[in-house]
Formats: sequence, C-alpha cells, structure tokens
Amino acid sequence: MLDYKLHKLEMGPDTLVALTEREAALYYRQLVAIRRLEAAAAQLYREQLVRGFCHLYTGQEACAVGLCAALRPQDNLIAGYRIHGWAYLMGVTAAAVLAELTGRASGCAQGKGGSMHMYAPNFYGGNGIVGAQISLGTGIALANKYRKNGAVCFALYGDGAANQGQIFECYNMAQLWKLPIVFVCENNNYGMGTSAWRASSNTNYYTRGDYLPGVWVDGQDVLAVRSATRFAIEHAQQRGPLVLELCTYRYAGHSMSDPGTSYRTREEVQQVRQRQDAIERFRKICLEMSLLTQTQLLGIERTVRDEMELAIKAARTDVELPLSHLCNDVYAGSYAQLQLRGVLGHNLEHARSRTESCHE
Ligand SMILES: Cc1ncc(C[n+]2csc(CCOP(=O)(O)OP(=O)(O)O)c2C)c(N)n1
Ligand SMILES: [Mg+2]
Repeated sequence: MLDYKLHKLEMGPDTLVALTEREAALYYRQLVAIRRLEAAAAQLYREQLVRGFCHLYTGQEACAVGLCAALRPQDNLIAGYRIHGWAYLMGVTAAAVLAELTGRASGCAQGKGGSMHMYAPNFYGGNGIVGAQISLGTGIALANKYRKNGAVCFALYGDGAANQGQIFECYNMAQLWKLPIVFVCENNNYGMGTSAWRASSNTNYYTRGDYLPGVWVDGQDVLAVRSATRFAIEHAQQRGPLVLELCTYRYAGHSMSDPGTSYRTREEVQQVRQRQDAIERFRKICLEMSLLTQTQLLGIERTVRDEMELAIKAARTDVELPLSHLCNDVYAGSYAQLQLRGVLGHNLEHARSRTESCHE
C-alpha cells in the first residue's frame, strides 16, 4: 500500500500497484546500474581523469528509475546538474556517460559537455544554473501544447532550487496557460552546504505551487514514484500543471569537492543507508513477492558489473577530439563557415561536427 500526501487534489495516484517479473528485473538492473555508474564516476574523478564538476546521484536512484518507468516515448525531461543516472535511463550508454566525464570523443557530447551537459532524444539535459531548467521546461511544455503532440514535460529541480524566483513565474504561466508540465522537486534534504529546513520557510515542497495541485511521494520507493508519475501524466494532459515532491536522500556531498559532513552527521547518512536505501527496499520487495530469486538478483548484479567495466575502459582509453573540433556546433546554418577569431597560430573554422571525422 503506497502512501501520498495531496495538495488541492481530491484523488491521488494509485495506492495499489502491479509489478511483473520482467519489470522487477528491469528496475533492479537500472537501480544497480546507476549506483555502479556513480561509483565508477567517483573512481575516475579520484584518479583525476574527470576535470570540472561532478555531482553524484547516489541514494536518489529510485526517483529516476520510477519516473522513467512511467514516461511515454513522446514525453520530455529536463534536469539540473545531477544527471548521470537520468542520461543513462534516457538512452545514453554507460560508456558514453563515463567517456563524457573524461572528455573523450565517444562521450555523449563528444567530451565537450562533461558532467552537467549530457543530452539524448527528449532529454534536454543537465543545466548548471540552479532553477533555469524550469523556465526552459516551461517553454518545452508550451511547444508541446502549440504542436498538439500530446507530450508532457517533466522539469526537475532540487529543494535548494525551489526557492528560486523564476520557478514561481513558471508556476504562474503554466497554470494560466494550462501547460502540460510536471514540476518535479527532488527533495534530498540538502542544498549546497545547507539543509532544507535552514533554507526554506516552507519545506512542504508539494504545496509550494499555492494554486497548483501537488503530491508528496516517497522518493525511495520505485513503485510509488512510478504510480505518481502515471497520475501526473494524466493530470497534466487533462488539467494542466502540478508539482510532485519526491522525498529522497543524497549519500554523497553536493559535488565531489564537498565531503558532505559539515552540515549533517555521518550517523545520519549511515542511518538512511541502513533503513531507507532504495535498492535494498526494492530488492526486499522482489524477494518477498517471489518475483526474483537470490540467484537472479546476483545475475543482474554481475551483468551490470561487466557493463560498467567496459564503460570504465572506454572512459580511460578512448581518444579525445582533435583541436580542429574545438568550436564546432557553436553556430548553425549560415554561420557554419565562419572563421574562428582570436585563436593565435591556428586556422580553425566553425562547423557542424561529423561524427565520422571525430578521430581525424
Ligand atoms: C543561479 C545559481 N545560484 C547558485 C548556484 C550555486 N549552486 C549550485 S547547486 C546549489 C544548491 C542546489 O541545491 P538543490 O536544488 O537542493 O539540488 P541538489 O544539489 O541537492 O541536487 C547552488 C546554490 C548556481 N549554480 N546557480
Ligand atoms: Mg537538494
């Protein structure tokens, strides 16, 4: 029996849900894959192969797996900067995620984007400006409505971002125009170096849309998130925007440079790991409901380990783009042939990248 809290809604998501063996195997594989993907990212970072920022999603896996399980092919997603797992679920391979982190040509943005800038079809990627993705997501929802394509846009933000002014402008416009958008607040209890209760006057993020309906969801439970997402899609299509608050927890620090222990205790992190870990909880459901056996679970873990080992190898050894590709894809159309200014000693042009020429 799933539990929700509702704001300005009489009916909420389904509290009883069905789970097939196939779905159980898929979700378990995805949960474990994201955890291992982030462990690999952390390892590559420690080896100083990842330059720039690196924000890990460890602990929050059930939010991404549950939400993506309910997405239809036409729906869109846009997120902040904690996106490795989202990119993976939206179709970027583990190798393309890790190779992107280490700046390789085989990375999903040819190594030019790094941790925060990964994209895939219908995934409008990571965005480093806190809250800015919500304005972009509202624009995507407006485009969906204008094109009558039936798609719903999911715009993700954190508890820290929830206090950004532009989010309230977006709530307002989305409600006025009844846009097909779901505002998804992943409340992991902490922003950058501070806690939600120190930074927000109202930590019930599902109510923060005021006139917008909202649902509080247990973000450590894949099935609760999936059920809430299904409900949100129907609501957004028929009635317009709503807010989903996914209550979750971040094990790692804000980014790799934050040990994550100056604003919370090690014991707290340890307790959440022991009592509310999303993977452990899902594993228990699978065993208790006899959907998967211990052997099958171990088999899935082995497959994921092999997948990640290959991905780590690509991230370590694939080639980088040559200098001639430095400014490709900055402009499109008539700007394509413009000479690049201010690069002394090099004769570089703006151009569109051709993947087959990446390795020249
Ligand atoms: C406009 C803007 N202000 C400040 C920052 C610096 N900053 C980066 S992340 C962050 C906190 C965000 O916390 P939250 O939304 O809870 O996301 P989480 O890191 O927990 O996933 C801040 C203040 C920024 N990137 N952009
Ligand atoms: Mg947060």
